[in-house]
Amino acid sequence: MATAAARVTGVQGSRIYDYLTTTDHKKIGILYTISSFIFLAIGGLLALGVRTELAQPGLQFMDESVYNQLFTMHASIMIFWVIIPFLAGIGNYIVPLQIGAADMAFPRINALSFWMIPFSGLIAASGFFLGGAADAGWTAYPPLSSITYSPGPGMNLWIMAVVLVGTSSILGAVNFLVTVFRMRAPGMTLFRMPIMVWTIIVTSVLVLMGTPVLTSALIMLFVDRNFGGSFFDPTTGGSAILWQNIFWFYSHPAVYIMVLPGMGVISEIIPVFSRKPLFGYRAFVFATAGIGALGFSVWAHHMFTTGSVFLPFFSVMTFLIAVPTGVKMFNWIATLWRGQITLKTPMLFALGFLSMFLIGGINGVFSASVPVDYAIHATYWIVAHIHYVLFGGSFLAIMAGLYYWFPKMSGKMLDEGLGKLHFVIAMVGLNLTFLPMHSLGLMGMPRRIADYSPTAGWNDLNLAATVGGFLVGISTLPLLWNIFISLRNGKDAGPDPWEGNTLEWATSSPPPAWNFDRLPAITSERPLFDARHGRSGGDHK
Ligand code: HAS
Ligand code: CU
Repeated sequence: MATAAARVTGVQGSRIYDYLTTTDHKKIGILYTISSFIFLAIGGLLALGVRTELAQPGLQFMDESVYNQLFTMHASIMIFWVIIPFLAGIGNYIVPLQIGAADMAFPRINALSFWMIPFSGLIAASGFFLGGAADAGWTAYPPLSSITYSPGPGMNLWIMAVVLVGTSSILGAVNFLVTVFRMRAPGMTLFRMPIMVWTIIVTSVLVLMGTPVLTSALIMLFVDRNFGGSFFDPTTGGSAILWQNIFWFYSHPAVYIMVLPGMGVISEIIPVFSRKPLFGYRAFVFATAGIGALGFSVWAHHMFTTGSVFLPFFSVMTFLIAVPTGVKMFNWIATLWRGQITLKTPMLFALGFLSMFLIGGINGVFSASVPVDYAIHATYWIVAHIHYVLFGGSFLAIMAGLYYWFPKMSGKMLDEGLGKLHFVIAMVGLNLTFLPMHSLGLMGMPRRIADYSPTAGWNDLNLAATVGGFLVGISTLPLLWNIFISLRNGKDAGPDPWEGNTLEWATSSPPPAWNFDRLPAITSERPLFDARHGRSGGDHK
């Protein structure tokens, strides 16, 4: 007879209850992944809404105010609820394993960090049902974001949601730093840590230094909107430029928050699928730290045309960032050089990152030149730049990581054919969508417009971009199907399907709750390679 107590245990024993209450970094990592996929679907649909409206001139499907909400929420969701949490989720799953730890330093705070994400995302998105979501762009410049021009509740909800998601990042950053500095396995010196771990460290420092600044700006904006403050209102003694300075002081470093862990992911994958150690490990670490440091001195390249910033300084500092990034590019290429390359899906996505991020990085350097920026600021050129770095960069790296670590997370292999199909459609779609935007930008098409003149000469390129956008949407279907069938009938992965280098491959797939039964000796940054070849590593390079 089922008593109430037994029923409770029944619920408590269930898989869902287990995930809802877990403090295991691996399950939390999986929760991050699921949440990111759900927000990806929402953000992606919003993008298709934007592209559908722009497919041809004339307003067909919505009015300008709805359009403003769509592009604002598309960017906000992709940045704050997809890319940043997706990378944090991969970090959550992988970092403790890669340093040979049993969990994160603060497992309960870790769970809290995660749960703030779906709830804050829902708060921001709820604006759609409460009279209109935020509509001032993801950059929320006053006066667009002021109570005068954005009177609905959407903007307030957005501010609260971004404060929450930022707090989640800050808690996560503290957690990562304490975990990495206090919980490494014996023998794992700092310069034997996988590059992925290094990129998470630098990212966490950027979060700790940048995100609280964003939080203060958001609170000031909230006070302006709701309690008659005048931080950003020049008519009452405030300054709208002040917002831009504070916002970009966070949001420029934030672009490296969104790409450094991605660089970490592909730095794990490229050596494994080239059968060579990463070329220039130490140079890579210093380049990562260098990008992080320089990242705080370039924010005003977003404000060249305001006329209120010191142009030469910010331009030169921005150019300088290409140097450490170039070091990394050459490290990756030198790693590939004469390697035994196998083109499995994770490697394909890593190579996709290399080529697409190169385009996105170099067109960023164009924007760093002040006279050029005067011509292309706030045009589709910038939209091309951000998508080559964020989609071609961060997102392809996330996909590479997903294909690489899925066998570890689930114990099952993904299907290679479907993976390659996903890759090909995504690459075609991505380039068809964003390559034409360079030309549109140069032809002067401004970003954030719902309509354009039929005689401007922008029709064909816009149509191409819209077709590309739908292709990108379609490309995720083979991925979802792949995950679905592989979880059911996938081939068993075994502990180390790729012949990996790092510690996560030294334990079963998926790992037990405590992660490791025993660890191999750690005498280099490639303990598994050493164990496989009966070699005692020794630090080199
Ligand atoms: Fe950016 C705007 C400049 C990297 C994301 N960026 C944005 C925005 C986003 C974003 C989201 O200076 C728009 C924000 C908004 O909504 O308004 N960005 C750069 C530069 C780099 C860069 C110089 N951005 C990123 C990354 C992002 C990201 C990474 C996210 C993941 N970006 C700008 C500027 C603006 C901007 C302006 C404002 C424009 C405006 O008007 O609003 C660098 O970190 C890129 C370095 C990487 C490379 C590629 C590999 C390096 C090699 C070394 C040799 C290359 C050299 C350069 C020496 C350069 C191979 C040669 C130069 C030639 C011209 C050939
Ligand atoms: Cu920037």
